[in-house]
Amino acid sequence: MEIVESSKEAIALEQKHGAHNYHPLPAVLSKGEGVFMWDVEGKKYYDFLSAYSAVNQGHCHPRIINAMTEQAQKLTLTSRAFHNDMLGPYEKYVTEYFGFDKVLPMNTGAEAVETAIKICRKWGYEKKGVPENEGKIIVFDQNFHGRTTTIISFSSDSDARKNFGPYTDGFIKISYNDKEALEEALQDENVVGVLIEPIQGEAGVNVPGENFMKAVATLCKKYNVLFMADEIQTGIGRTGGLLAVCGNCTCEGHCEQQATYARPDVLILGKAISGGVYPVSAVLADNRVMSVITPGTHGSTFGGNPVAGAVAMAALEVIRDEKLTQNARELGKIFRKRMNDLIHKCALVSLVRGKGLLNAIVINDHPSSSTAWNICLALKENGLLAKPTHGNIIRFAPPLVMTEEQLHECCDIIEKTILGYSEQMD
Ligand code: IF1
Repeated sequence: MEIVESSKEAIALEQKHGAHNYHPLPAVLSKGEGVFMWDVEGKKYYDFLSAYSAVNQGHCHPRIINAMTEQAQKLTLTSRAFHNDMLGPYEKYVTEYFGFDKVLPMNTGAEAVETAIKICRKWGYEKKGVPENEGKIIVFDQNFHGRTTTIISFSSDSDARKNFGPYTDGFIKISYNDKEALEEALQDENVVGVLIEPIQGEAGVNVPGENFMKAVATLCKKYNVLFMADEIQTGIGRTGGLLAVCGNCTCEGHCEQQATYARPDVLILGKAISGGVYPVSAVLADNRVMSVITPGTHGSTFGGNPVAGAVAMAALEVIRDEKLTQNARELGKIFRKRMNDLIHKCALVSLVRGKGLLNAIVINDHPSSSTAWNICLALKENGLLAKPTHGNIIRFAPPLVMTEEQLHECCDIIEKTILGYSEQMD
């Protein structure tokens, strides 16, 4: 196996041998620990992306790594052709952790979204009585739910969608955060579900009105359609609640506080459910919905494997034991305050938005400009890694294990970098 001697060499190998499906920042990481990563040359960085909110528990968390290595030396994969001694305990743990009757374990986020779409359609035909193959699912402009052919069929992003047709039918796209548009679309009796991100991450951390998710839950109940919450990026403590659909609940874990909790009929999880250590995703629902899945109707070779179960239980324990949801809530307030202070000092940043430790700043330049990208390059030079989402928006999402002191240091780096960049633009 070739050991790279330099970042430059590593990038050249990717350029030559790998598909060019990304345009990464020119940072080649070789070590991660907590909120830090180190590149091949040994330069240390604060991670302000957390692998798109998969590494909420911090890089290489010892409890999660130990769970993985311990299980990996016992039994890694049986397939679901047989039982194993990890799946049942994991399924009990995760359904009780989030308050649902059943879980269907998968591996990647897109697989979980596809699984939710299949369950929703089957429920529509077999329980709601919608004519077969007529089921429709409401989705939203600027959505991101993954990159399979069905999912990109309803994407608003031309790069993600173009020339991958023919597309999957059966989706109605409406404007996000628009209760009237949703109720209007729900007049179609063939609607079987609503698929929504409680905060749109890729769209640039698009936070809806405070009561919007509650309205979605209420309207789905009123029109007997399934409310499917994609919490792959917003879940597991990221937005200052165990789930973003928990609203402003300040409890430590999961509760059924109806006041703020917009309980989904189908909960879709991924990324940080494993702490970024191993591909794990999950679809949770109650028996009235999950009962449409019977032997032979859905599956996956690795879905629910013993390593996945061991890793996910450890990762979820860490969220609870280290009170990372609360930490995200408190540090998020400090971060937005610091960014708003910066906005008052510098015209280059026009606004900050977000919830918990899922935030973004909007750079006061045209979306087609390279300013946001160049600022991220300058942040890299100053020891902080972040990446623009679209055009002029920079997403900031550090691991939830960050301390207040580290957060202030990162805000100092962001402020110094942006003020310095702004001066050189003048
Ligand atoms: C890429 C975006 C983020 C997700 C939500 C499902 C999935 C994702 C809300 C699919 C995955 C990742 C995918 C990755 C970059 C990243 C991303 F920029 F693409 F949109 F985070 F915002 N639902 N998001 O965010 O999960 O199949 O990837 O496990 O594809 O470039 P996955």
